[in-house]
Amino acid sequence: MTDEAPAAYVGQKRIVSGVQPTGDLHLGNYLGALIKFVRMQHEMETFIFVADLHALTEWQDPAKLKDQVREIVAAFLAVGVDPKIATIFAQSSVPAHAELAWIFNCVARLGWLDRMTQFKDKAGKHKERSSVGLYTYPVLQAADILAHKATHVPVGEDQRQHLELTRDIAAKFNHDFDRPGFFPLAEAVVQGPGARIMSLRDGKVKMSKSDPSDYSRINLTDDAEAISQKVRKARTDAEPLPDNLEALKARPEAENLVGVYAALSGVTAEVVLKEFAGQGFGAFKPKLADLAVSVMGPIGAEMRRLLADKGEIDRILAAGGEKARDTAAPTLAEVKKIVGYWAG
Ligand code: AQP
Repeated sequence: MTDEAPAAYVGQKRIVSGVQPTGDLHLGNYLGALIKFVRMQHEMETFIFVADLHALTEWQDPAKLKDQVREIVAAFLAVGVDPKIATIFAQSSVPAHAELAWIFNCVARLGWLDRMTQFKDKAGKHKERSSVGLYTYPVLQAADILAHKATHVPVGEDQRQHLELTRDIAAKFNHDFDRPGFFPLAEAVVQGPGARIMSLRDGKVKMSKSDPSDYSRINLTDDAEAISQKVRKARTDAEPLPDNLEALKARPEAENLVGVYAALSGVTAEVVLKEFAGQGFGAFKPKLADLAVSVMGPIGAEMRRLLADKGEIDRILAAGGEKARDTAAPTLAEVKKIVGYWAG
């Protein structure tokens, strides 16, 4: 890993992505998002933020929120995001995100938001009791991305629809105000076997921070014993592993564990099946547990070490906030002029 920023960013490519400080990060967050930040920070200018504005869409204890932000930063650092190359900041320290979100609220159409499946999943049956913020969450997400004119957004599969909305908002703004190409149409970087990691208890629902069962996920802070135990107890079936992906389609739990193994070892699911075809979970799970412990164990240990010195994390956030404010400022100033604000 180099200490210097990449000399030139190919074609002004820029990454923006965020993670909410709403609980322990897990294997899904790691494989769907964090691991991509680490790889891509060497390829493009990188802005990674802790989404404390988004976190407020559901109740957060004000006395704990700052520490929750620090924990996410510790996770970024522990997996290998390098603050000397990547800009790490708290969303609330860059007011341009919220200011731009208001303008985008006036660009986005109700019909577009009505189609967002994450709102439907999170609001559940009690839509009328959800915050308005939860409904407009993807509009703020568009502002996060476009305030920095990002071209690439590394995220898990669950965010693909929100990224499409960001592109729609960018295109409509460019069209309505007759400024072709003003906002880039950012690309979601989703691909890879870790794009959608499922719960260890139910292969049909995604691994999630908010799942009430801790056995449904491997947390980045879990120690070796907890990781092994969760893999051992993961729901599976009695069949041996097949030699082709098609045969896994009707076995979501088995498909998920094969995908986790592939993502953690950096190979394809086909390669994993080649190695384990014909073997049952009695043989596969101990191998998966060893692999998960070897990759995830050191991350938790490093997070604990980093969190012992909050000062360093706070310094990183202060420097990152300043840089992110500077990057967003010219875009927001231009947007205010474009829309004809009095203060533009
Ligand atoms: N299961 C997953 N598989 C792959 N990627 C995932 N991500 C989340 N879950 C999975 C990706 O992690 C990044 C950060 O997510 P977030 O914190 O912004 O919120 P989220 O998508 O709502 O994640 P959670 O953990 O599932 O939280 P809750 O329980 O609050 O819904 C994103 O890039 C996301 O795609």
